[in-house]
Amino acid sequence: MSLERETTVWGKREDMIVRNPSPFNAEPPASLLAEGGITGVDAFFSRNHGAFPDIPVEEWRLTVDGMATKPLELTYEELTTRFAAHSVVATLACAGNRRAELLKVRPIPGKEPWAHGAVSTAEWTGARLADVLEAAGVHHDEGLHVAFTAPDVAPEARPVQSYGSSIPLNKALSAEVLLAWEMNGQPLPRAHGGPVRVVVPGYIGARSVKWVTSVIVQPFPSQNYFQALDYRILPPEADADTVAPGEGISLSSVALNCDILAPTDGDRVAAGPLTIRGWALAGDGRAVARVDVSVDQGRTWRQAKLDPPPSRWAWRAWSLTVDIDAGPLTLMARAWDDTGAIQPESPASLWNPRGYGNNAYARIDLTVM
Ligand SMILES: Nc1nc2c(c(=O)[nH]1)N[C@H]1C(S)=C(S)[C@@H](COP(=O)(O)O)O[C@H]1N2
Ligand SMILES: [Mo]
Repeated sequence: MSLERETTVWGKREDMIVRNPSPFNAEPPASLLAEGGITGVDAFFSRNHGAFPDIPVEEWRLTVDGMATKPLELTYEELTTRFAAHSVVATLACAGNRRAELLKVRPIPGKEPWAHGAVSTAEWTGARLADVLEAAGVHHDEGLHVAFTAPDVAPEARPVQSYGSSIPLNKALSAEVLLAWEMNGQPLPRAHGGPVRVVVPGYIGARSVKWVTSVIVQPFPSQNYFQALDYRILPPEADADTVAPGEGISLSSVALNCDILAPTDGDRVAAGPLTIRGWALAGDGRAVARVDVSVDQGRTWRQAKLDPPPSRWAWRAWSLTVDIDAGPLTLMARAWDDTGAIQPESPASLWNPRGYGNNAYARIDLTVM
């Protein structure tokens, strides 16, 4: 089967960059995201650790149990009619987005070399996880976790197992966390976790479990490979193949980040006025306060124009028009959040054995004709 056929099979545009046809992993070229706002389903990145389960809506069930006084088993019909539907515009950012820049520091074997596109924004509609937990008799209790399981089997996991993860109960009870059955007003496509997925705005994409079939309230984080061993920032000297479960920093809330989407790496542009566009996103519950752009290797910076964010859980588009002369040109961008924090300058200090969490200043090299 050709790559082109694979990409169109899942309703994706043919110009998606396919990082792996099986399991399917694809990102849009940066230019497709440059308008900001909501990403079309056909351009939304797709990140998968196994083959897509095929669960007919009538057969899908969700169990909610563990530390719940009224455990539930819900059909799709029950989930979508018993609980009020809420919509949240939220950006999903894969922890591996911008890994390509870390690879230039030191190789990271066996991991997708995501460039600029493992991040996209959609309007998600579904039940609040908080409402479902309340119906199951789950009470707020500091220190508890909510684990999610799904049926897709990940061959890369050690041992081989189906996908899962968890979030703290505190976060699970926040109004923005959904059990979503719609994406951009359409039934949730199979490639994005249909019939139902978890959406955890503000957290790395890995916690938004697709094809979710169980929700378990427990006193410890999920022991699934993708929570206990993967999606962790290991110290640079660690050996990713032999670390013990729980080592390193578990990723949850995303870090302040930004990127340049247009123009993009290696583009040839005309001398004169050039409009630069990109996105910026702050960590869980924080806001982007400023984005600066430099065209002189970081010696001087100008403030970009910030569009209003589509929601407090979504990226902010920014733009700046500069005048440029012929020759090689490096564009840099950096975001500040409302606590006054700024991104780290260089990916060299961020390198980690699995290549997660690159939030260094954005940097693009171009040729001006
Ligand atoms: N069941 C399941 N859920 C999953 C994954 C997966 O492989 N299996 N990948 C996770 C990762 S790493 C990311 S970044 C997001 C990507 O969501 P998307 O494919 O809808 O863009 O889904 C998450 N949820
Ligand atoms: Mo991810």
